[in-house]
Amino acid sequence: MTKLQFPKGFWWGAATSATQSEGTVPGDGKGENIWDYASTHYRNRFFNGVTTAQTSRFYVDHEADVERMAAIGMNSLRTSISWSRLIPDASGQVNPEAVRFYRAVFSQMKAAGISPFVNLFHFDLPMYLQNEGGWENKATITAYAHYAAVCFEQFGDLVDHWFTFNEPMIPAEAGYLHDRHYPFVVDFKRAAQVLHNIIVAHCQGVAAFRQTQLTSTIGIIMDVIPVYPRSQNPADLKAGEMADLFYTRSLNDAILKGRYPEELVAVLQKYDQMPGAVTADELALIADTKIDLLGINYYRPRRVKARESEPNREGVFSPEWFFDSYDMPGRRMNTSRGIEIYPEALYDIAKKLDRDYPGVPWFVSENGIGIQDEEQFIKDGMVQDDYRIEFLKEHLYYLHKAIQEGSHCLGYHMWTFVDCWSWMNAYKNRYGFYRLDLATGEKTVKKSGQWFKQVVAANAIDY
Ligand code: BGP
Repeated sequence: MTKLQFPKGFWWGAATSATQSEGTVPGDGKGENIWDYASTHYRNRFFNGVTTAQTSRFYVDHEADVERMAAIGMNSLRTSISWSRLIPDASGQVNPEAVRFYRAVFSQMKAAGISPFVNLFHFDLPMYLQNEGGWENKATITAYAHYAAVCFEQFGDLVDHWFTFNEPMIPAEAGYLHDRHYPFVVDFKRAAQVLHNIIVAHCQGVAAFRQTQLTSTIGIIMDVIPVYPRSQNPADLKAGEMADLFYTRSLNDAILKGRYPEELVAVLQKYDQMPGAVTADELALIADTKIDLLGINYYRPRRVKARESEPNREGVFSPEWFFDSYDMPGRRMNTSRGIEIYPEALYDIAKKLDRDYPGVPWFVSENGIGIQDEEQFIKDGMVQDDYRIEFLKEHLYYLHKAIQEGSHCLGYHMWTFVDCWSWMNAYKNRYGFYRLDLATGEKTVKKSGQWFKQVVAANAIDY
């Protein structure tokens, strides 16, 4: 076994989000967001019908939770601000209860030596904006810029790293193409408009930050699903290029290079799928916007092959017209979530970032493993999650390798700190360093939490 040492000052922590952890308390002034609405009005789409009301109760438990973070050695945590808690209605007025809550949380974290990484938008659009067209409506961009400015003003003195969005592709893809998130629309052109508007909102968020005197950093969190074609045959390689173009470069090039890929524009024009509302001013803003820090969420690879049959061209246009997914024989699966486990990808991601987008400091902002029925692994009152420890070790091994070769990676955040509610899956898959007992609300550290504490203390893993 060797000790793999990480760079001095490495960020060790975990990530969560407001909607997934806070819960609501009557009278706290929080407004409704699309998840509060969808999980109550479309309950059967959520595992066991569990709604956003039943979370890990960070809103009321935050003091003890910050102590729990410190107890496993975390030196940083990313969470998000709930937009509909801070600005509950269309008037734009700020909810003083929300200011009090977030200031208390970030102050406690700082006092405990846990650096607050704060994200502005984690999928949770306020309903008053969704009802007016949501991210399809340019007015949402203006509302977002106002919200971002309020956050910088109210919490800027307490936050070390800001992020404009978590996984900006998801509201577009899951909400407007793949029928997974509210408003459950299936229309590529509308999805493309949503993605473009979110990118413009990101730029306006960065611009609002640059107008402050804050010395913290601003960035964005992207999910990266690295593409692996079945073979080196030209048709498979082309399939891989198209998957990467639609699901990664469409966003990453815009954010990190300041422009949409020409190949993407060409294919959208060919199939008459260009979003209608894209202005020259917006494109100039995208070109001018620079971030300080990039977060990368990594869970799984995307294996693809050339299509074996023609797509149904009468149906809705889709990136899947250009590739098929490939179930590689022998691949390792996390059967609870139905996704492949492929730790090597973290090395590949680092290399690709260095090659395609050099110079941007980054960190792993989410990585982890969700397991169903985890209570079966409880022994002596503790979840014996050796599978999680192995999963984390393997991923950290490949991350370490990339860092040794010069990749500018500053930290690693596990998803997540305490088992939390999840989009659609509610509490099906458990991800935390702490177990949440849904019935009693009790939180108990898992074996992985104890292991993590040693990792942070040593700033190293044994591998
Ligand atoms: C990421 C999201 C998180 C979290 C995680 C786990 O994409 O940013 O919010 O939910 O995935 O996925 P899931 O909860 O669907 O299993």
